[in-house]
Amino acid sequence: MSPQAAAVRATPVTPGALDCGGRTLDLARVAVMGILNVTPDSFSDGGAFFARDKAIARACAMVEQGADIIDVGGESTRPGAAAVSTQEEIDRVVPVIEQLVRRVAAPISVDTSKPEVMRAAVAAGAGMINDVRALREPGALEAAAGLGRPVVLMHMQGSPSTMQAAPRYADVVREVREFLGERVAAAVAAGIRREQILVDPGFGFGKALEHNLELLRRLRELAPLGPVLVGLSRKSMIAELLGLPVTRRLQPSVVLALLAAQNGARVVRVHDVGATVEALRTWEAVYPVATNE
Ligand code: 7PM
Repeated sequence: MSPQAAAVRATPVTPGALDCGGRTLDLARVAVMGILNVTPDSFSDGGAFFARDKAIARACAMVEQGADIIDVGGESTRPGAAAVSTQEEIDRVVPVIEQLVRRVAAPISVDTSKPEVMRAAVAAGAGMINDVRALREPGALEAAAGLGRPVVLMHMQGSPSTMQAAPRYADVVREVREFLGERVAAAVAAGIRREQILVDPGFGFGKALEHNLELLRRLRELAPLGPVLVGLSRKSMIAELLGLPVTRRLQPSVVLALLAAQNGARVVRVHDVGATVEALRTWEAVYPVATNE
C-alpha cells in the first residue's frame, strides 16, 4: 500500500464513531454533550470578556466531568426570545470556540441555524453543526455540505416565537419521523454523507407534555434514521410534570436522559454533565454496550 493510501485508511472510520474534523465522537457508548450557552442573558452579571472567561471555565469543567462534546450556542431559541443578528451570533460564539479548541481535546459543536455562523464556527475549530431548524434556512444545506462536518437535524413544529401556542399532531412520532426522514434525504441530496447525520425529535419545540412523553416512550422508532440525539435537560416539561423551577430540575433531567438512553438515544445534550455521566456509567454496568441496543 502506498503511504498516501495508508494515511487515508488510518483516518478513523470506525462504525459508530463520528469524525468531527479530526476529533472523534465515539457513539459506541452513549455520548454526553455539554450545553454551553453564550447568550448575554446567561451572563447577566458582567461584560463580554468576563462572560467569555466564565463560559470557557464552565466548558473545561464539563469536560473534566466527562463530557464527550461541548455544544456552543449564541442564539436563544427560548419561546419568544428576540432574534439575534448574524454578526452578533458570530461575535458571541467564535471567540469561545477559538479558546475552547486550544483548551480541551473534546470536539466542539455549534448550535446555530445560520450558514454564515456555521462557516465562521468551523473556521474557528468547531467540528459539528447542531441545527434546531434542520438546515431549512436559505443556504444552510449548502453551507453544511461544504463544511464536511457531522450535522444534527432537529424537528420543530412552528418557529420559536409561536411553537408552544397550540402544538397539534395526529401521531406525533409518525410526523416527527416523516419530517426527519425528509430532512435526512435533503441533506444527503445536498452532499452530506448519511453517516454524518444525527436526528433529534426536538423535545419541547412545538410539543405539549403528552407529545414529549409519547416521543420518549417510542424513541426507538426514530433510530432507523440515524444516531438519535436528545435534549431533555431542565426543559419545561419537567415543570409541567412536577411544578419545579429551573434550578431544581436536576434529578428529573438525569432520569429523562437515562430513559432516552434506554430507548436508544446515542447522544444526550445536558447541562449537568457530572450527574448524567454517573447515571449513564451505572446503567452501562448493568447493560454493557453490546446489549443495550
Ligand atoms: C431556552 C429554552 C433556552 C430552550 C434554551 C432552550 C435543543 C437544542 C436547544 C435540543 C438540539 C435548551 C433549549 N434544545 N439542540 N438546542 N436538541 N439538538 O433547553 O433539544 O437547551 S435550546
